[in-house]
Amino acid sequence: MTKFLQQEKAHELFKRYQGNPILTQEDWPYPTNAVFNPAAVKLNTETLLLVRVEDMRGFSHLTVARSPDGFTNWEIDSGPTLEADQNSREEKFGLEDPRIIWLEEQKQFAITYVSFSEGGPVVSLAITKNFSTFARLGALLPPEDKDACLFPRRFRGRFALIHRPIVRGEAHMWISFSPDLKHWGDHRLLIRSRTGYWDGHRVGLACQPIETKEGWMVFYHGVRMTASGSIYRLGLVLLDLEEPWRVLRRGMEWLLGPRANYERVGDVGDVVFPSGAVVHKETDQLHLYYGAADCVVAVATANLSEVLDYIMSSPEV
Ligand code: BMA
Repeated sequence: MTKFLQQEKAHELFKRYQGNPILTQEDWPYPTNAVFNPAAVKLNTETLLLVRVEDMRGFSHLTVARSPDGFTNWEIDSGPTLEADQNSREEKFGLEDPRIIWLEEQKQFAITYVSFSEGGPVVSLAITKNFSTFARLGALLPPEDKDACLFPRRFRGRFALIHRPIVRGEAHMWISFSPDLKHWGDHRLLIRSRTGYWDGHRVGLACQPIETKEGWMVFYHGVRMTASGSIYRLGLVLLDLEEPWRVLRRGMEWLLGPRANYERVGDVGDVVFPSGAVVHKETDQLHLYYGAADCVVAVATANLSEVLDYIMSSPEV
């Protein structure tokens, strides 16, 4: 495939839902400043979003919204679903940007989210079966760390976590391992920001990893710094199925970037921040949920097999 065709394809894979944004602060049953960056999961026949809600102090908490089709008729919990314990040093300034996966072995959902602690952002873990009661397992790694998600199963006996520490001002994605979800080690650099490219300033995990026959599809956000601020866009890599610390392919171009008004204008303009995905295998559809401009929730859809074709035709790493 020529480079030009490859680029055309990249920008046509995802279609924005016509009814975007699907959730705004005006839909909320209680006063908030903004609703954005949701985790997403299929629960029975419903789509469940765990939405980051920012209050008027500037602190965030997480609230569940459910829909029968993933686009409309959202039923939102009447108050915060998972709120910071402000007596804890870990959660002092709120909870942000969750990701969810189904932990097959435990038959429970694992939610990784950012706790804003006294010492900066840390990645914390909570477990739930029903999204009404949660067991908190605490902070996993020291600050400054964000954009984390577990894989749904173990590799060679160990759980694996993708996360994004900031070290010396550099923001790359790492993968770490644990025998028990508590003690983490064997830290490895996974995906670097790419000097000169659209993802040259920072990268961080987008939604939860998606298992395909060719490997783990891992979407990420890439950031470019410009004279008028940063631009957040969506990229894709493919990781080895059994050895997910091995990156097989990396797309050259972004797949979704700020274009619609609700993506360009908001509390933080020019931000497309996908954080949850739902795969409908029957119809080969991928629903990607994202925060737009740190203000509202939107969704874009793609054919999973087309996205897989795209990444398989992208360069090997
Ligand atoms: C990142 C995170 C996200 C936010 C994005 C754009 O660092 O804090 O929550 O959406 O910046 O402001």
